[in-house]
Amino acid sequence: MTIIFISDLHLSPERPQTNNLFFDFLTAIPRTVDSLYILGDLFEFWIGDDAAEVTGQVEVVSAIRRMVDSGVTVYFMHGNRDFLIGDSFAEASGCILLPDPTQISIDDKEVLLMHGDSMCTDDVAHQEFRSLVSNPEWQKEFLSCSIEKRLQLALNARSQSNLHKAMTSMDIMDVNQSSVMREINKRNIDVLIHGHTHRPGIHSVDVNGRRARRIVLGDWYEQSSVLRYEGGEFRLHAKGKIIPSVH
Ligand code: LP5
Ligand code: MN
Repeated sequence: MTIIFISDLHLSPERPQTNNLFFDFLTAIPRTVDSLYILGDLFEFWIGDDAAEVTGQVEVVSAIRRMVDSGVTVYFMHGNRDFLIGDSFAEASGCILLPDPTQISIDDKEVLLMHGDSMCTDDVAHQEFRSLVSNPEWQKEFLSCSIEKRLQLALNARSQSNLHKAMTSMDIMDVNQSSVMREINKRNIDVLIHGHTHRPGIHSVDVNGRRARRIVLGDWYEQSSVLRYEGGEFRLHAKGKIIPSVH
């Protein structure tokens, strides 16, 4: 079984080199690969499936469609930038939308997939943003605005987010260890895979004497990070190197 995991590509027509990297990556994936999991933040931001043309993202949708048509199952989980990806996107691209978190079994391992930001519980401002935008009423109201208005609100949110990040320590913005333990323990997980923090690594987590692993995917625009499961092993790549386990 061969499975590929990626996240945090932040695709945008303003970074064509990352988009091209993604297109080349998809083309190079051998058709023997069973599935590709995209664990959130595929896009720099997403303001609704009806706005893909205006935001210049139609090419990405078609590239995923070609992948699916060639026989690779593509799964997509929302990130904090593209939580508004909906059923029309899924239908057009052919990918299967997954809730965050999603538990899967790979060979003999129980694996939990998440975007990651829900475990950043020390970042109170982010959790507030999360609970606001995950409210279906808020989403309905936002999506009923004109595309121009949505674009303006999104760009504003991006600037506010950058300001917030400049004033907040990396420790606060990382995952909270107790939140990680809770997720692993709740479901007897062997491997937790997530992105969001852009800090690629393989961490060992001891939960009540049981050893689990937390694999963090890196971003794409600086690290081209990919996790591959093949021959019973996980192999994490970032910046062209294999990331070793950290104990
Ligand atoms: O995304 P990134 O890497 O910069 O930082 C994240 C957290 N920030 C976010 C915000 C997103 O970047 C915004 C994406 C826009 C999506 C477009 C559609 C929706 C438009 C929404 C319009 C309201 O997730 C950041 C974390 C960081 O990760 C590390 O974990 O720290 O969290 C924050 O920045 C918290 C801020 O408080 C976010 C403020 C956003 C503006 C909210 C406006 C609310 C308006 C309310 C009106 C009633
Ligand atoms: Mn994210």
